[in-house]
Amino acid sequence: MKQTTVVQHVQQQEKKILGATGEFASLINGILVGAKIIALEINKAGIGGDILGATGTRNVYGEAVQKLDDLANSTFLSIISKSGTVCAITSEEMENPVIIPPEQAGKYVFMMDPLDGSSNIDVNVSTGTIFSIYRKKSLGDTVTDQDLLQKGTDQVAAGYVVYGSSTMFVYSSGHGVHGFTLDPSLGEFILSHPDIRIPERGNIYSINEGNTENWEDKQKKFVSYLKKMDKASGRPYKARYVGSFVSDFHRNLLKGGIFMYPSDAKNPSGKLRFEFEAGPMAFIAENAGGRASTGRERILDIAPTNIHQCVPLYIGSRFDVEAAEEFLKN
Ligand code: P6P
Repeated sequence: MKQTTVVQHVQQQEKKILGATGEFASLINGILVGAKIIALEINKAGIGGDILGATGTRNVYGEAVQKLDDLANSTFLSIISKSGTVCAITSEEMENPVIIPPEQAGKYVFMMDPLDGSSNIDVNVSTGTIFSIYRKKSLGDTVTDQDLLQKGTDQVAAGYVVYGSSTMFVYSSGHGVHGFTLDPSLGEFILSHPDIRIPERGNIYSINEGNTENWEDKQKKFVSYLKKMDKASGRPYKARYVGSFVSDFHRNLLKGGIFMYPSDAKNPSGKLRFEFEAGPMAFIAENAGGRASTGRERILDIAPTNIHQCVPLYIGSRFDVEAAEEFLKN
């Protein structure tokens, strides 16, 4: 059976990306190398080495930074910054962007959540890496907000790695969504899920119901609606919440369903980050035929005002996200 690697697939896709010069394939290859290193670290985290647990520091969101967060961030930073493909890197784990010196810079802007759901590492629950790629927009060598705060629709590509029962790489460059599974014996990600399409409607809802008391009434009403018995509309939906966005998103992408992290009294702007979580996954969701909104606005129409901006998030099967929007409208 002919096996297709990610780089072969990207090279085929590059023919459809205007102005692609091979830099994009090099950038993707750098992400794959980082992903393989992190997968190895995660798989042996419990054996020797001092890689589990927290660093004792907090990130810009006030969240406890896990040792593997730091390792993932530094690993991707080291590889991508030297790839000659990017002019700037922003990360959920770094307060400020890293600007690449012009003589070593390329035409892309790279944004990442290096290890999403890392609090799950110590209990062996799957986690992931999320990334987003934009083109540098401003003229000249200087990197400006015009490059760092771009509208979601300006993404050139986005994707994620899920470190689960197998390690998978899923990406879109605007021409479908494609999944690759790491063959550890080869050390290559092999095409396993070509042209993923999210079911138009699912029967799974993912939300942290521990926050119910903080939700607005319309949100409470929507979740109650999903739980009501109504065979004709496939209700009640099943509740599935891993606590790692990448895992919840990946399951819903393949099986259908909706993931919600609404704004609430505790997080008025929601918890998920536009540049590192909501924006890239919205790009994936829409390219797979799904939908992603704040409940009131299309995620991809947002241009962030700062690199750490959070947004409320409803993402997944088109029908289910539209149903949520209806409840939030009335
Ligand atoms: P809560 C992990 O920190 C994360 O950003 C997502 O991966 C996950 O969906 C969410 O936060 C979990 O947040 O408040 O339910 O623990």
